[in-house]
Amino acid sequence: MRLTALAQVPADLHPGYDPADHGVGIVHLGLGAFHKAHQAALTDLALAAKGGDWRILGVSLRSPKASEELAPQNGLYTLIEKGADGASARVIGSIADAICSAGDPEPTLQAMAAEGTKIVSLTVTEKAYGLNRATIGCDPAHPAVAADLANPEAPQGVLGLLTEALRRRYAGGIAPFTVLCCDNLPENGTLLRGAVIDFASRIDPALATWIAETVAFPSTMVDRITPAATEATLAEAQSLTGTEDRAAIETERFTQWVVEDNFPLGRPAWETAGVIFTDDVPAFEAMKLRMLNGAHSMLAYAGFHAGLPLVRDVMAHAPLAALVRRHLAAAAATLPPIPGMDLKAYAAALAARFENPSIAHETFQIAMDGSEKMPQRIFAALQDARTRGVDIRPFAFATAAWARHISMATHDCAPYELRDPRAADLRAMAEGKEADEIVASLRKAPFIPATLFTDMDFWTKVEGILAEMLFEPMSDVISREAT
Ligand code: CS2
Repeated sequence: MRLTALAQVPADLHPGYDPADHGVGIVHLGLGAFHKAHQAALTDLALAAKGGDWRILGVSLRSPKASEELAPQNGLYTLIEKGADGASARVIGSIADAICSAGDPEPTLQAMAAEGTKIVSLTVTEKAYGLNRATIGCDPAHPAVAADLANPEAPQGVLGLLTEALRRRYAGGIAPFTVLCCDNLPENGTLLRGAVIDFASRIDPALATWIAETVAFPSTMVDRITPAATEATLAEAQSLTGTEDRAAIETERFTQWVVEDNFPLGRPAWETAGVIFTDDVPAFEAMKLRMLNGAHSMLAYAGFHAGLPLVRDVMAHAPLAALVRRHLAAAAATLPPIPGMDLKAYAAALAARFENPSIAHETFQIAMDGSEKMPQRIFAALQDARTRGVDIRPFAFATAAWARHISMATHDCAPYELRDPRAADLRAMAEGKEADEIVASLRKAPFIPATLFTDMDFWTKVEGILAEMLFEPMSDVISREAT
């Protein structure tokens, strides 16, 4: 029997409230596993603790798959939380409905413009925004940005949807929603604010001024390791709840959300779910991006080419696990102290999370979109490593492993796909090339911070490691690096 009503699952797995008692206050763009494991799960706890009209309309932007799974279940889904001690499940009731905006953005725009919508949150991945990080503006050459600038009233992309929905509220005299970016970007609220204002100024300068003066874009740090759901996930949900669920997902037990408390129209009582509110989100964001995500990217490239399909396999491979710990320590040393945070303990906790034997997190999944991830995960850390006198070798190793991945070399692995929005450019730079040629192109690539261009000591190290990775099995290079 498919999960369409809570009556079908045992009462102790229900949300601690009646979903029907709560209206929609949030429109979420990017209805993926991560949203279901993180913001929707924490909103579910906040609804149980303090109530309010804070249920979520989930919007998928491109593929209707997520909405087609959730809508027939009235937004209900099973969240499986897994630790070394086993798995537990509960049904999440915070998603009220699910739609897809591709092809017809009107229902999404109407929901975003509705007076009852107080927050528009986003998990759309780094590449979907169309940001120009150097100018803190938008990138008019990004395909979705270009299309939406040409046709702003029927937008498909993130900046277009936000701007058109805000324009309708502005025209209708309705106070703006708060925009809550939950993607792994540094100072994500500031970046998105700059991009929306820049985008709007190209359509209507008065609207851009209104956005600049009235719209809140709190920054956030989000964390929960969430692999893509598989058939095994659905089978496990069925065995834990006794009910078929096409929208079930699995995640780790750990979760963290650090948020700047700037919600002019109010917010769910997320503090009751353990959310940390602080004015210093960027410090937490840098910690998580450089330590968790930086180590993730390094281990994904090195692990994938060493024949290690899962993060937990990497942690069971002693030499690469040693390099993960080395990377965590080097990344920690690039950070200023954060009051109340012990970075050594944080690093040890991250290693334990990576070891989680119940989570099958693919190195190939994490290897996706490197050109969007490396700047904040590796290059930002490297720049502070320089000023703080920290050994830069771990960052050179991570960069070489990424360069090896974009080279498409198959001397130590089967042919694979390069999944990156800049795949064509990256392949042109690296495929079939020698280490010195790859480094010469990467050094001046537009997505690498210009300040790195002249750091010849760094690039020489990258070239030396890459030359080995292009001809030797990755596992040999890792073993030598770890000794
Ligand atoms: C990962 C993240 O796929 C990736 O790039 O590094 O999705 C990571 O699992 C999350 O940020 C954890 O919070």
